Amino acid sequence: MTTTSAATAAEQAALAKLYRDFDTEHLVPLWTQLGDLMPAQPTSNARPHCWRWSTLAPMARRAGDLVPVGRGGERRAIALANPGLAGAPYVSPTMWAAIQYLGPHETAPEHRHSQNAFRFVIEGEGVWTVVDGDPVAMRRGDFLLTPGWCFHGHYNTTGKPMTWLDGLDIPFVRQTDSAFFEFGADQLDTAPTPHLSRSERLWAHPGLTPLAQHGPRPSSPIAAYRWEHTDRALTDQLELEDQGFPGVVEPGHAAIRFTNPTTGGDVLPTLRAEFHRLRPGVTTAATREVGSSVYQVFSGAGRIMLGDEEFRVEYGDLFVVPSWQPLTVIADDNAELDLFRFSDTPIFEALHQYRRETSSVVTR
Ligand code: 1HN
Repeated sequence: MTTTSAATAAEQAALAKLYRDFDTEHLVPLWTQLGDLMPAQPTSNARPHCWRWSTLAPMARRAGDLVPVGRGGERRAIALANPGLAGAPYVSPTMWAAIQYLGPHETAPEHRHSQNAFRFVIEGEGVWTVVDGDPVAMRRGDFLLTPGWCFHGHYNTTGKPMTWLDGLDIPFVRQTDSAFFEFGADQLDTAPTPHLSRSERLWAHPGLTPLAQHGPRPSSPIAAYRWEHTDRALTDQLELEDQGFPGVVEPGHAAIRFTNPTTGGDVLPTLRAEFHRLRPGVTTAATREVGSSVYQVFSGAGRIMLGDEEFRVEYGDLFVVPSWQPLTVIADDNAELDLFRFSDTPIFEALHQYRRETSSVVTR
């Protein structure tokens, strides 16, 4: 298969012609490609990267001053583009992450798409996202869902702008040629300002499923997971640890997963979301897993060791963990470190391709 020095000039010419003919006929021989096609372990083009809130927030504001939001563009969303992905607006090979900005009294028009979406609110309030006609208030710490093919638009009822994080499975849907999109009504009813959505009033009571609704659903029917619940769950885990009871994932590390009450599984078919709280000074075990994830610092500060790199992370900073890159998180000594996390893990679990390794050995 390889050309040796013993090959005659005629053989070499014949081989060169064979490769040219392969090319002409749109054929590729495996023997020249095996290493690329079948690495011994995942080798992502995506790179570890950290985006600073101190950079993102002012740029979102500048976009708000200069760029209108309306039909056509649909959203004033600024995507985090992984530096290893050739300029595509993808934070990882499967996921989109963006900072979205809605100015005073602005409206983002209604549409729907097959891509699944969520929002996580790092600061502010005063925007309602309307999901299939149900207005859902967005406030700091809330985690909100827009499952695929639900109509949705946003409106800001206040005189203040609001900025939040959007996560979607856009690259996955794009790469698999399964995307559908449709515009909705041109006008949203921007009058309602309910404290809780109809979805929460029906579904967001712990362990209580309305009898009128039954059977598993592919996405969670809970439109908003409120910060007060997330915060209390994490506080309780750490208090129980203090009292000698189980509950934390590792010493000093409380964590919850946002789940679909109709299945107990992930909130969306393609996306997992979690919230982690580290006590001051805690170092997590180094972990690597199949699939990519993105973290946003909600409060506190610390250091992360990610692949071969180390980053200092503070309020609002976002970082991406490419597939199979080991991650260690180290909380600063003076405060708890709160981290929102999302990942594409449900895709790999569903396809039985998921693997995860943890080691307590910290290399630096
Ligand atoms: C979208 O609909 C939203 O609804 C955010 O806020 C980001 C990126 C691409 C396509 C649609 C939203 C989006 C998006």
